[in-house]
Formats: sequence, C-alpha cells, structure tokens
Amino acid sequence: MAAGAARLVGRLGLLVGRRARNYGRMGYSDSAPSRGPEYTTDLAEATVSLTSKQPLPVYRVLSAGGEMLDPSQDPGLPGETVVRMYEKMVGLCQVDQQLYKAQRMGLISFYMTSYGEEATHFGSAAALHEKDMVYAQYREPGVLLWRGFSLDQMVDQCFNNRHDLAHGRQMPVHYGSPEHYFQFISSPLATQMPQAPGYAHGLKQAGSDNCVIVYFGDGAAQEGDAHAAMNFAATLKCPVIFFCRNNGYAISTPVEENYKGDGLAQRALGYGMEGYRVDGNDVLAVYNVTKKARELVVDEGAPVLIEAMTYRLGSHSTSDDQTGYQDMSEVKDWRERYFPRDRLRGYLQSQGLWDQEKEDELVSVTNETIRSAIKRARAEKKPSLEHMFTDVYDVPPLRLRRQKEEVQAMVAKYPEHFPTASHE
Ligand SMILES: Cc1ncc(C[n+]2csc(CCOP(=O)(O)OP(=O)(O)O)c2C)c(N)n1
Repeated sequence: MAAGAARLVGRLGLLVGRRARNYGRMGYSDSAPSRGPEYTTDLAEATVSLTSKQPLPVYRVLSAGGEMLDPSQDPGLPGETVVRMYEKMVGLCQVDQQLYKAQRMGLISFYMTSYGEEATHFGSAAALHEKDMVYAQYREPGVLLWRGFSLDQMVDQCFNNRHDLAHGRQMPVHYGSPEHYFQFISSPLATQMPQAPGYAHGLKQAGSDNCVIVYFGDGAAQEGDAHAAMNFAATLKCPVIFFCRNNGYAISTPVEENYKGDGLAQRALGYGMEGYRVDGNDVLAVYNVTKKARELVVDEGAPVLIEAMTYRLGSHSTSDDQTGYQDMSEVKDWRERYFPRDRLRGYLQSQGLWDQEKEDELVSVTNETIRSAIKRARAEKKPSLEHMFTDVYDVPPLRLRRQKEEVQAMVAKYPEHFPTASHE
C-alpha cells in the first residue's frame, strides 16, 4: 500500500515536473524562455495578420496549352512514362463516360466521374513507390489504374459481380485492392484521414522505407477527423503525404462557403509541416511536387501537405445535378482551357510523342475494351450471400453466426423473393 502511494506521488511529481518544463518552453514561466518565442511589447509583432501574407502561388510546369514553361522544371521522365500517363488518363476519361451512361441506363446503382481531376491521380501515383500505401477518398481511381488495376476490374466493382474484390458489399466506385496497396474506400467523409497516419506510424515502427499517401477533398478537409489526422501525423512524425484535391466544391457547397482563409496549403504551417500548392491540372507539376514530398516524408520521417488546385467538371455523382448550383459557363471555360487530358496531349505532341493516328487508335481500342468489359460484367454472377458475413472477424462471433443462419433459413423458405440462381 505504502509502496503504491509512493509510486503515485512519484508519478505525480514527474507529471508536475513535465508540465513546468513545457510551460517554460512555451515562454510562460517567470524566467526567460530557454527555447521558444521571444517576448515583445509591440502588439503588431505578435499579430497574425490576414493582410500580411499574399495568397500562396500555384506551382506549375506546363502552360495551359502544354508548353514547358521553364526547362529547369522538366522532371525528365522517359517519353514512354509520359505516354503511359496519357494512355491511362484516356482510359479513365473513357471508362467514366461509359459507366456514367451505364448508371443512366439503370445498369448500375451509382457512379462518380473524375472529369477534370485526372492529373492529380496520375501525377501523384507516378511519383510514389508501388508499395506506398494509398488511402483514397473516392475520386482517385486513376491511382489504382496507374498501379495496374484494370478497366475490367473497375467495371466488375461497379457491377458488384463475383469478381468485385469487395464481394458486392460496397457501392460502385468504392474500390480497393490489397495487391495494389490501395485500401478500400469508406463512404463517410474523412474516415481514411486518421487511418493513414496510423498506418504510416506502423511503417515507421517497422523500419520500412515506404510511406503513405492520403487523398481527400476540400470538403473532407473541414471534418474534425482531418484535424486529428494532421495533428497526430505532425506530432508523431508519421511518414504520410496529405494530398488535398481542391476542386472548388463539396457537392453543392463552393469553397467560399466551405472555409475562410487561403485554402489548405497554408494550414500546413499551423500543424508544423511543409506544404505545397500545385496546379492539379498539370500532371508534370503534380509529379514534381509529389516526388519532392515523398523525399521529405521518407527522409525526414515527417508528414507533408499538398493542395492540388483543380476543378470538378462533372456533377458530384449520379445523384446530383451540377446545373442547379455551378456556373456552367465557368465549367465550359475550365473544360476548354485547362482539361488535363488536352494539356498533356499538347505537351506530348510538341515532343513528337503523340499524333492523331495514335489518338484514334487508343480511343477506339479503349472504348472497345470497356464495352466488352461491361457486357461481360453484366452477365457475371453476383457474389455469394456468404460474403455478407465474411472478412470482418477472423472467428465470427455467435450473434453473427446466428444472423447468418437466420438469413439462410429465410432465403430457403421464400425462394420466389430471394432468387439465388444469379449468385455465386
Ligand atoms: C461524414 C459525411 N458527411 C457528409 C457526407 C456526404 N458527402 C459525400 S461527398 C460530400 C462532399 C465532399 O466534398 P469534397 O471532400 O470536396 O470531395 P469532392 O466530392 O469534391 O471530390 C459530402 C458532403 C458523407 N459522405 N460523410
């Protein structure tokens, strides 16, 4: 008992000592602070002024037409890598068109396009290592495509057939692939944000050379979880890249109503991280910034924040109608002047790496691949009912086993209401 009390007093003493030291470090003790801010009697010096900092400029490499603006910023990628970026970008644009139509025809329940934001996917994915873990929001399927996830796999997931890696338990576009180091998408906004530093912390503990990237939108950035994620990552020095796609809207809420201040990049300072603002429609600029961020994250073992400025050209999802709140002349302007696909094509053409013949061939082969993928995916069986109960627990608890028996009995009793022939 006495020994326990002594331990407690000792612990309290330790805590009080720590507290006193921390206050001292912050400059709140009576003696002069050994480390930390200086005192001042000039209030202006101690003011964070809204007018003292200009908006952070946006880093770019290519002009809107695709010319290299400053040769010193050329990432020097092999031509075949840039061509691959373009081919994958075309694949994403085409699959977006066809799956959007498939939803309109009632073939799938839901869809979200990435129109206009493709460069954020391919520029960042190309700068990562293949085993860097990805935590995505939902509008980043190009990262998966870059890693080798096929258009067929995308279509299978959206049709929720037996080849869907989530076994039909997710909405369309909620991809995931362990093989491609891509965590499954979660619908509730910002779920992935605190998970990412957690995983990154684990990587660091294990002495891994890999890092984590977490994608999120300007809307998700306003969730409480975004703050928790960035603060944990900064204080625990987790090797994670926070990649914000600032596309101007969170469904119908424009950024002007979403936050005050100069966007997201400058928040990095508040968390004690490096931050960058990049033109999210310029694939080479996104590549350069992500490469630089990855070096910092891995070498310093600390997080970095990237804000990619882009624009959502389509509706938020098939459950939304952008014409109700977006200025369609602005959409047209972004489409005509800054479409990442056209911009990259302009660059490739200027380098003699692309021409109309290659374009026609690529579009026709890609469209055919997607058309036959849709035809095949429609005819495939649905996943087994069994999967409703798998993949959460290693050993399912009793209540889950009981629920499973109940469902099986119900399905067997009313086959006319629960047709299972179309299931695996
Ligand atoms: C916790 C939570 N609140 C609200 C929603 C509904 N919701 C889905 S997407 C979205 C907007 C997200 O905007 P942003 O993060 O900017 O991404 P974007 O869709 O623009 O790519 C909202 C509010 C949700 N999924 N989860």
